[in-house]
Amino acid sequence: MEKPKVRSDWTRAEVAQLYQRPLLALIMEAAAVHREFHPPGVIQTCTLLSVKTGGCSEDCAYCAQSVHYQTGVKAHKLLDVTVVEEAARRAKAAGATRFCIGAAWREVRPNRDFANLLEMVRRVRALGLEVCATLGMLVPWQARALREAGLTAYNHNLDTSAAYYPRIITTRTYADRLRTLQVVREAGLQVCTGGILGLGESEADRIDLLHTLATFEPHPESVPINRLVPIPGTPLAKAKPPSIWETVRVIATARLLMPTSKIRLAAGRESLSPVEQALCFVAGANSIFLGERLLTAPNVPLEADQALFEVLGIQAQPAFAENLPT
Ligand code: SAM
Ligand code: DTB
Ligand code: SF4
Repeated sequence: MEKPKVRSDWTRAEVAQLYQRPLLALIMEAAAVHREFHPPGVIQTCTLLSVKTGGCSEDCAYCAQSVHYQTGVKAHKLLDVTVVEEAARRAKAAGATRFCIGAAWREVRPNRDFANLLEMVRRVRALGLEVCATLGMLVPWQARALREAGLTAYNHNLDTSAAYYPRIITTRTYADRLRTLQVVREAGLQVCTGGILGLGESEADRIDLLHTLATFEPHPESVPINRLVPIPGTPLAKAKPPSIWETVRVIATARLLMPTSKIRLAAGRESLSPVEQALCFVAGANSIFLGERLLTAPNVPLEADQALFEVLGIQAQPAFAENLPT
């Protein structure tokens, strides 16, 4: 079989056609493409740490950390650099190969906190881990400073379609989001951007989001697919959870559209059974969050993931490894 080309010229109609294929056929095709581009059973393990929690001025309708909703999340100022370094050490010992630093900021500001953040990046990088950060909007010099400090990737999610975005967030625009992604790319950082399922979006919105991601040139190196973690106190506290079938359909379509990217089965994995997670891996997911906590919400217990890796024969992808097929 000839290796499929990596394309950034997908039309909306082509994306819809893939998305709407009979599910089993879609999964099988995605698995075949996955096998062409990635070694089987190798999964990237990322651990998150919220280094500044709560008090965020944005009104993202899903978020535990927005000041607009009463969610009971305990806010704290920027953590000490040594605390972050210690957490990264523990994450590495638990099997993580990428450490992701999250801050509940609308945007990065040029102050002492940013200087401390750069030091966190240096220290985590010095442990031999890949380092990702998600800090809100950025301007070019800040992206360059992060890169110089050793940052590997920057996470900045599009979350949903451009059309549905204003129903979820009113304090910034889709164009703001795209601009930051451009700044990240131009600074030579890897781009990590994806979405959330279960925001009340339609199938058309999911197709639009996948189309937007798949027409980036180059594709984002990693594409997190989050399942909404419903947070009491937010407008989406009672949202209907996305089904496993919708989750797998989005993962498989993303795998076909962006064959070389990491597709991350991100937040909301704890509400899937081991067998459901295995189906997501078959459909092309090859990255997860490892560790007891996401940013504010609980994740899968470590022992459960160790058992899952054992039974499926999964290995963590080493840090900085090229994920080439064997
Ligand atoms: N403040 C920064 C920003 O918005 O880019 C960084 C942190 S923010 C919490 C990172 C991402 O986590 C969001 O863009 C969203 O996609 C995801 N996220 C936040 N809360 C979530 C939830 N309750 N369920 C699923 N994903 C969530
Ligand atoms: C991403 O796509 N998901 C992560 C990470 N990037 C920053 C965040 C998930 C947050 C889940 C809800 C919480 O812990 O508050
Ligand atoms: Fe703030 Fe990010 Fe939460 Fe939105 S998702 S409220 S920007 S921390």
